[in-house]
Amino acid sequence: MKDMDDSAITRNGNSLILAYDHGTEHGPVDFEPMPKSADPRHVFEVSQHDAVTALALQKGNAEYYRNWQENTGNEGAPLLLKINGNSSLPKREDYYSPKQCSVQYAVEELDADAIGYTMYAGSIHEDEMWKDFREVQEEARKYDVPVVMWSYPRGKGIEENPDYSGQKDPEVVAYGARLGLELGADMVKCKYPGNQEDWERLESQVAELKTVMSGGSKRSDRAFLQDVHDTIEVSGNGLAVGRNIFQREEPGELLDKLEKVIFEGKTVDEAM
Ligand code: FBP
Repeated sequence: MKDMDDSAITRNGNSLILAYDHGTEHGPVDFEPMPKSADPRHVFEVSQHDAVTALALQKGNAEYYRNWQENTGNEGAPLLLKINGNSSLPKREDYYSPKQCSVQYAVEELDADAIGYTMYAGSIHEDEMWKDFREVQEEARKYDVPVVMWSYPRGKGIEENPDYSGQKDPEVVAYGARLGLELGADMVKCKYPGNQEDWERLESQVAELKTVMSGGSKRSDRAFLQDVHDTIEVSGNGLAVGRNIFQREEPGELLDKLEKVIFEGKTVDEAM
């Protein structure tokens, strides 16, 4: 595990990753509530907020981002190259997320500061994903870039296992976090299991591995901040968020509040 406190994608040991891979994962439906968010340049602009410690992009948008930076002279946030992804278009037998980019291309051609990889443990394709991740993790070590695992256990294996109640089962979420530690990630991104106690359970499984909460669909500022705060209070290290930011008319307002909670140790009331 790398020492992430010195990393380009953390600040005071914590992270706010602005995720913008939704055009791959979900398609245009995620941009419909805020049509300007379909234009990557809008989100590139948003990523310049001080609170954002990394911008997560698929390869095509990462190339666009680097051109945008060069053409506008804007600095933007450090680049987290999301190395695998899949669309919601086909009806699949089970979850699998193929690599769309090599670590070599991400680092040598795009100067990525970090690598992101989605792991669907529990899918019938789990073995294949573990092999893919092994290559990604070992290549990332050669280039000395950190790896963030989007750890989303889901699929038939979990649905059909009577020991678990589904992908939101706190035990499943904690297991997913633990896999980040076992398989060599430097930060793990997990779905919020619904309450602070279950996030604490997750933290008990990962030693010093950095954890970030996954944003989810758009909610009120207060409800969202409360979950983020509750994870930070029990050793969480921040957030990876997409829709709750780019589906807002004024994303900077929520980013101001998140900055207070994630990096300045403020309560939700203070941040509001
Ligand atoms: P959100 O904050 O919008 O949930 O984004 C986080 C994220 O992990 C994205 O990186 C990804 O596109 C999406 O959620 C995947 O969500 P799911 O697979 O649960 O539909």
